[in-house]
Amino acid sequence: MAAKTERDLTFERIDEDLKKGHSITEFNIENDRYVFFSDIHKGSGNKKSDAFVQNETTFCFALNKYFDDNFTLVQVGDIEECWGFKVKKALKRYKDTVFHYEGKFFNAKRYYRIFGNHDFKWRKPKKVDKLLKPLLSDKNIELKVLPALQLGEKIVVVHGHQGSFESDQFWKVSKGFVRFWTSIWFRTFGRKKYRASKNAQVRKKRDKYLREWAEKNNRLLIAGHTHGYLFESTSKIPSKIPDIEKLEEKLEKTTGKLEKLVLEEQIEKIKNLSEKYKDEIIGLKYTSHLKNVEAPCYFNIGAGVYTDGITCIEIDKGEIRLVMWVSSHFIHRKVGKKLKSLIFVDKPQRVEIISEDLKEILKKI
Ligand SMILES: [Mn+2]
Repeated sequence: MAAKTERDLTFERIDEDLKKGHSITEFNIENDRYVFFSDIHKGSGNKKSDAFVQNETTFCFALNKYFDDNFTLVQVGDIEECWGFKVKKALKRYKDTVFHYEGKFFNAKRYYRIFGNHDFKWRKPKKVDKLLKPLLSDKNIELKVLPALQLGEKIVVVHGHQGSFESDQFWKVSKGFVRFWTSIWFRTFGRKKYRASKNAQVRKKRDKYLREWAEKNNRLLIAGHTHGYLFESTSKIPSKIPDIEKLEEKLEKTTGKLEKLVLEEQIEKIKNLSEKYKDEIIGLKYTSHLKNVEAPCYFNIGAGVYTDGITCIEIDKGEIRLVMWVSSHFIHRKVGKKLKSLIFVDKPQRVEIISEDLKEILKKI
């Protein structure tokens, strides 16, 4: 018998996980609101080695907003970083911030969690009860961290590492290996280069197999793991890019120095985001291996470790969206002869990158 390929293993593992997972049979596409976050990688809080820490406030802000707006939270794996650090460090560091907001969803019974390859230990109920659950609630509510989640008949959610040679097959070896090398790497280069080192080929291969699984099984698959957000669109045009031309018109009419600087910065930011759409979001890079873009069936959430924010997917009363929460930050500019720090965004901004009719998409699958 021929050896199993990575594609075979990916298909097998997703099928297995789906059987062991949970199904939300009462899912109501017209009324329900769900938000999906993945690959938050909460670490020790150390600025050099924790890839998430710069987005802590943004994440809390976003969670609070989604809670108030009656969303159900789904965390799709690699929420804590258990390879690079001991998990207790992350639990302690984010106990009063992120876990506080997660707990609000959990106590309201609007909370689901899926495990990934970096927080694989949550597959064990004993560890969940002992370490994770007490951070979310003191009430007697069961917390089960799932291998997969299904919404209604057609929507399937998994972390996305299933069957991957690097992340699933040899995880015991790779865990020690990663902890050793990340510690050396962090000390030498800091976290930025580590993040950038996510191999594009590996990412592309993951996207390909996950998409093929979805296509073969006639499902809409939502995953994370690759750290590269991907939204398969029928239109291939983002629906709501902020209008640069209008901002430029406004800039021409503005006379105030400070207002000008803020507008310039805003335009630059949007231009950069547009570049991102071109390469990653609209999927131009990925279309080559997509046989049928008429039926979008694979959506990747992205991650919480970007330097400038966090991406997520919303399923909101019949719409599916890719959203980026842009972190607040300072800009430094010369005003006259002095270098001044100006606050550009004083609170995290929700940027809706693309939104489509979910029912129309599901009809085609
Ligand atoms: Mn992962």
